Amino acid sequence: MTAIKTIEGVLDAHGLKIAIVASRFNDFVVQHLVDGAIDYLLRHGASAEDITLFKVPGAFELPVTCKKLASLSRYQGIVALGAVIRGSTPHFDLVCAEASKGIAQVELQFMLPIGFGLLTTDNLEQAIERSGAHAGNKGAEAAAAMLETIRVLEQA
Ligand code: INI
Repeated sequence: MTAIKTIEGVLDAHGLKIAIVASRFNDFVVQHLVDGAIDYLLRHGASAEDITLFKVPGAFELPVTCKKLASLSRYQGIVALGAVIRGSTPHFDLVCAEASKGIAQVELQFMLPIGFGLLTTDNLEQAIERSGAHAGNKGAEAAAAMLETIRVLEQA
């Protein structure tokens, strides 16, 4: 079998400056995502002083904040965290669509890895499940994906 050159990201956060952008809306859920992301980064070698947490009102404000932070060239990656729960908002689809589209646009425009940790669930129970209960912690998963992508892009 011919060996294929394969590039993979080593999950080592040493020396990286990371911004976490988290919404205050549904804070009782989002705080668990923030805790999960920070815990993941620290356990993978990041220094606490290299992690900065930015809090914004809601998911709709995540893209503009990510864009500003990306434009500074100060951070090697961003973790975007929030929770949009269908039951609690009539404009669920609008907020979800604009937040996810906006974050993706920033990531591509600046070629800056952004961990996408925006929960979009039908109800509170599902949000709780994804923020540290049965279904893992999507904040930690978003931090892991951002870290892996940073390390892959470094080698591209
Ligand atoms: N923002 C959220 O992060 N989650 C929600 O579930 C939500 N709901 O239910 O409406 C929500 N709305 C606020 C929105 O993100 C903006 O902050 C607001 O519209 C002001 O721009």
